[in-house]
Amino acid sequence: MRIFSGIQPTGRKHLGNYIGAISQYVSSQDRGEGLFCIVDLHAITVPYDPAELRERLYDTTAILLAAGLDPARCTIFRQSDVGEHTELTWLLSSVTELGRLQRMHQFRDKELAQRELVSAGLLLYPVLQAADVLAYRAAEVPVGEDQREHLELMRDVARRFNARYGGGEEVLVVPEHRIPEVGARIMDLQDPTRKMSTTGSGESGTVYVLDEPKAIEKKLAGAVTDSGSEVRRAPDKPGITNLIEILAAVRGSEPDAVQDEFAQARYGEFKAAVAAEVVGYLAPVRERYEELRADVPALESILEEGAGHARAMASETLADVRERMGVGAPRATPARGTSGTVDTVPG
Ligand code: AQP
Repeated sequence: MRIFSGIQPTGRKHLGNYIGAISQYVSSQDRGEGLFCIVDLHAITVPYDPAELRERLYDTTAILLAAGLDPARCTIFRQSDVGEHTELTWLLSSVTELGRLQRMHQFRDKELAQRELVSAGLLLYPVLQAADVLAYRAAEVPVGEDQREHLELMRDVARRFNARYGGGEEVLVVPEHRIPEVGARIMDLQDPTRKMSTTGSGESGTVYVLDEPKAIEKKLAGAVTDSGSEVRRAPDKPGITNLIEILAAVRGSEPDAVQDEFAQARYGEFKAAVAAEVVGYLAPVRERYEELRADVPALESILEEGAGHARAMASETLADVRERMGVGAPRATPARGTSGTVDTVPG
């Protein structure tokens, strides 16, 4: 089974990214053929610093490797190295409903937050995402809860393409999302009604994968809790509910088990326990990261090799899509027949 996911090259990946997505990438290596793409073309849809982009891309690559992605068991590559993604975006934009793009939550949130230009790229972001996945005919996409809407859109795009151009065949695979049962939406420590986010959260509300233990302890000690004193999940206790979920995800256990274990604990004790486990969870990643990040030529060579592998797969899909859409020369090579008419040679 082919498994694909993309991640933005914001060097400072947070605990939500780690639990919701990266840890799933790592475990998926045992279940199928994983392709993991660092999406620099998505990153340019909001204001950014060009000089920083490449550095942050190396940061993210090193985090993925430090987390346990193994280039011998999966493909790790940079989106912009595989030109097929952008061409497929354009082709798929013709089977994507404009109104749907305008109603996407992420577009509306980012549009509102934009002080300068709201780019057309921001609107087309989910189409590029659809192209990323559909180019590999991936069956499964591990993501956090916030990507559910984008996954639904890409499924519709694939279905519409197949209905319009497939002639009864599933030319593009309609992918399934894989959203973890625990930790699909880690919340901001300072405002647990909002998701922990790279752009929307402040420093004290966000635990970063590369945070030092002291910083993690401080952030968790300062996490907003709720009225009452019971360690229990409830709609009116979003702060404690979030911490229970974090601890369960980090341990690979169930929120109910965490709740039972800490039923008699005070908030302070519970927060200290969560901090200790998060520190232990992230420490090995931070330690491996330092060494990996220092060797840029090695990172480049992993990305280059990954891109070569990815390109071979994506170019096959793109050739099929072009053929079905009647774009470009026919797939079979045109040749002159003896009668002087143009025949086609089976390709
Ligand atoms: N809070 C979260 N809890 C669980 N999973 C999350 N993800 C993001 N936030 C949470 C998942 O992380 C993967 C990679 O995300 P991304 O870095 O490519 O960008 P994003 O989804 O837009 O989330 P960010 O990092 O917080 O950035 P902004 O601020 O731009 O929204 C995805 O699978 C995502 O679901």
